Amino acid sequence: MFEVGYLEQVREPWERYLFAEQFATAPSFVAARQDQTDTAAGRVVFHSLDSLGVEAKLSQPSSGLEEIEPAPGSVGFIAISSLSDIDDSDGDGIVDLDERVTYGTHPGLVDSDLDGIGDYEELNYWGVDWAEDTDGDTLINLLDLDSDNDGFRDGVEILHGFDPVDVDHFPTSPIMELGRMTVAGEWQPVWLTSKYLDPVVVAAITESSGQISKVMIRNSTPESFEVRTTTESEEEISYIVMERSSYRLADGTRIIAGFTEAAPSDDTVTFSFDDEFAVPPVVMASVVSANSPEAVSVALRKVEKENFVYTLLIDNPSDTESVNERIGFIAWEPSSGVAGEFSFETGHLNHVKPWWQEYQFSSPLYGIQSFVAVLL
Ligand SMILES: [Ca+2]
Ligand SMILES: [Ca+2]
Ligand SMILES: [Ca+2]
Ligand SMILES: [Ca+2]
Repeated sequence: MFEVGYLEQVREPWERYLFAEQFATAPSFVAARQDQTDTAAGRVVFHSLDSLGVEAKLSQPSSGLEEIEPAPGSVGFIAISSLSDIDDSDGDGIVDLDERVTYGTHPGLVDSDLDGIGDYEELNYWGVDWAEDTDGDTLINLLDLDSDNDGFRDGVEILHGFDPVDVDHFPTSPIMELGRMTVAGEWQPVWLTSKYLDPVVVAAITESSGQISKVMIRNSTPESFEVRTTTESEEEISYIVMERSSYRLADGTRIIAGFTEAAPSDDTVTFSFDDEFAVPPVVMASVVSANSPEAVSVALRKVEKENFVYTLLIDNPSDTESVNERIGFIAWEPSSGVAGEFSFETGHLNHVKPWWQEYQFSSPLYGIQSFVAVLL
């Protein structure tokens, strides 16, 4: 495979340029400035070539020459790699040549269409139908992350027992579980009881000891996550785990479970929903990565039909402020009722003051297992 093109506006500091498409391995790469003047300054040098891209910069003027500010350069390049009929660059069991020539999958990606099942497993699953285009969107099933275009990724449908090529067969209530537990300052594992491809975890303190404490989550995997609070005091938390997806209940209520990413040093961040909600949803968001040693939490600034705005708060601002964190969120239109095996209510508690007040649920929920709230 090959790419021929230009690196535009190459300047003095090193900058990384990405190939249009990832190669299976680092390609052979030849490049030359296409607008070279006759000064030594302004030659382009390269390093850190890999399958994704290369770093380039203008060379320093050599000593003895008059210092001239080199003009940004336009660099032509040819990047090319041979496809091996022996090597399997991504180790998925299909050799590079077959991936490109026979199947059209990516020789450097185990799951080319990012639907949650690897190319090799998909070929086994589809059998002779791998090249079918069930929903007629020009993407064959092997390369279509939602082969029936019902809004659910093939991997989610197959894992949870739905037919990925039946547009009328999909989850009609969120794939989720929930719980309440007591946690303190030590990390505690929570094992999930259902299977997940990409679970979104949100958690909040629901029975406060009175201490100012926050919930931290890390090591979130399809099987488990770890949780603790930022103080030694025992706090009761509620958590909800939901398969990353967009859902619509029988009464039309929409729910989205997803991820976003940000660093505490970022200003406010806006996350836009793929499709607008009918009314502003209730949003619950939790940092699920703990990449910074400091406690990082989400503060929602504004929730609207098309997006929500948030910032990350860090306990002790330091040089770890710029470390990116992964944020899980659940956005759920205000509603109440039954979803699958769960009864629920989502809504707003208005005018919450610094003293205890009682709020009533609109209908009794028998055996409340989980209550997650956030200040808006
Ligand atoms: Ca392969
Ligand atoms: Ca796939
Ligand atoms: Ca298709
Ligand atoms: Ca689907």
